[in-house]
Amino acid sequence: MDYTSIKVERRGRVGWMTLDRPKALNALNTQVLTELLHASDAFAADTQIGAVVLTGSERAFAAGADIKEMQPFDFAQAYLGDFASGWDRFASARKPMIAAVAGYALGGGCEVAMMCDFIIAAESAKFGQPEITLGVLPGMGGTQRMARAIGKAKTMDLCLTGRMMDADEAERSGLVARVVPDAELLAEAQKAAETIAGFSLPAAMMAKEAVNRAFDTTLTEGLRAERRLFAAAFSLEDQAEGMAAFVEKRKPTFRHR
Ligand code: CO8
Repeated sequence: MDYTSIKVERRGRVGWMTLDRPKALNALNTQVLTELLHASDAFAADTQIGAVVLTGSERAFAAGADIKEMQPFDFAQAYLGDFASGWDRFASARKPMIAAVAGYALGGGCEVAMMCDFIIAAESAKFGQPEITLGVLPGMGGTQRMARAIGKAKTMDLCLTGRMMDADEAERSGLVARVVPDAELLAEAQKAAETIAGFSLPAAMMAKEAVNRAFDTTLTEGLRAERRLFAAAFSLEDQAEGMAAFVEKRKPTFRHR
């Protein structure tokens, strides 16, 4: 595919997707979604890739869904178009995915960052769900993922006032995993992704699956799921290698990387 709205690269075992619509502050339109799905599918199928990073520019991760594309919609187009299901597919990627966020992550931009497994934020990052200012509400999972990530109080605050949250507040509230100086954002994301990609891929994918269960089931069911996955990990050669390496005081060489 010839990408026009994102850049796609492989840096070692890490797949990079960089949103690239600078004139529109990386607003997410249908073309961006199509390209992200294509790149994400390619990384999923690529056995050399162990983790993925999604990023934007220094000024904007993404300033939302493309308002100019949505403006003419009527109810039938919005409902029948079912754009959200494409984003659901993007969010269901099985390999670990990190969002590296600098600048604006607003509306759909914040929602896409939250689809990733964790967010590393630059000090300049600004998060928000300003859809209320446009006479609508979040439509790509923002009300649900944010409420689960940081609770009702701040989610209501952001969704109802439309205000932005800076990187410090986002870290304090648990929306982002780490905050780093802007100049270090991409290197930090690459380092974190390389670390993950150096482990057993099935073990990392099972850990991701288990953590995600916490968001859609009861504690009892989640614990059951974790135990089943934990037991299943003992069928991996990588478990034998990882534990043998620890006992023999050497570095493990995981086969399924
Ligand atoms: N969509 C389209 N174009 C955008 C968007 C956007 N979300 N954000 C910025 N742009 C464009 C501007 O129109 C402008 O273009 P032009 O130069 O042609 O006028 C260019 O980017 C630069 O923007 P500004 O001049 O506004 O830059 P500022 O630095 O003055 O302001 C802001 C930056 C504060 C980020 C401002 O651009 C802004 O408020 N943007 C909109 C933020 C917003 O409301 N986002 C939510 C959008 S709605 C949404 O995301 C719903 C998600 C659910 C979709 C469900 C479908 C599945």
